[in-house]
Amino acid sequence: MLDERHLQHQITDEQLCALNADGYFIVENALPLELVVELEKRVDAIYNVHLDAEYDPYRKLQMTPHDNFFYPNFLGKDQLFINILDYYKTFPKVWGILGWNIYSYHSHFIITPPRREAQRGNNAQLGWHQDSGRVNIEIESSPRPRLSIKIVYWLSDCSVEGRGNFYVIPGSHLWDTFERPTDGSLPEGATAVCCKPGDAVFFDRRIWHARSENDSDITRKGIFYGYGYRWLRSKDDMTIPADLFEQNDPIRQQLLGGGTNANGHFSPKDADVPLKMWLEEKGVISK
Ligand SMILES: O=C(O)CCC(=O)C(=O)O
Repeated sequence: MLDERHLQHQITDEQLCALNADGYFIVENALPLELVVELEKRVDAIYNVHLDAEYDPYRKLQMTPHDNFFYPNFLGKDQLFINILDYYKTFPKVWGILGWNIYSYHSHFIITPPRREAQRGNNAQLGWHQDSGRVNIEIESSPRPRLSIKIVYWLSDCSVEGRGNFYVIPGSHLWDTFERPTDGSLPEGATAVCCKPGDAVFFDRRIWHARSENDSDITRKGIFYGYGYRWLRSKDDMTIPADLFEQNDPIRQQLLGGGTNANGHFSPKDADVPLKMWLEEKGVISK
């Protein structure tokens, strides 16, 4: 539910400049630690079910306690996950970047356990990528358009390197491609993003980014919220149970993919975009 606190946490010029220049910025202490602990409990509960079953439903492969665990479409698993979609310290920055015709097109959490002792220190090539798959091949423009952003909230302490840090190449959101080293070394400019639990990283989908190996004893955990335009097709199955959807207010329903009809994704009427109406009512945008 949006309230006056959201208006106090709109994007700053400095944050917008950082996003435009570097392709990312960090909001420290975005989530209070009590909330981080609650979120971690819910993430762990899902993870443990699959760990006990020794099966990763996304990769459709057997899974061990050392495997990376990518879990998409998690919003519908718990109301608490949905509550973070419009969190007052972060969501105002999302509308400040993308505007009001938005929803969560893709959200997931990732658990990166410590590597086995025997593997530690081996420099495997990182999986550098821009988000959105074929968009980067099929769209005709250079640089490519932003289209979407993600916020990752860290639930574990990755404030020092070697803890499976999220890596970015600052400024690379304007590159269509780049030469990846083949010897396992890091590309020039590659930066480990170091964050404490509760910190949030906003990143442009175009920034070249990668997960790294976790050679610490701390299991890395992050929850990723992707926001894109309502005309952008969802990357998740978005299986939100109907009763969970119904119990949320209209703005959250918009963020969960609600709307009146298909055309309303492209040419929204007021009923499709309650976020727009709220921003008008509060004088954030003009009518
Ligand atoms: O796990 C990470 O650090 C990277 C996540 C990622 O590549 C993504 O969300 O697109």
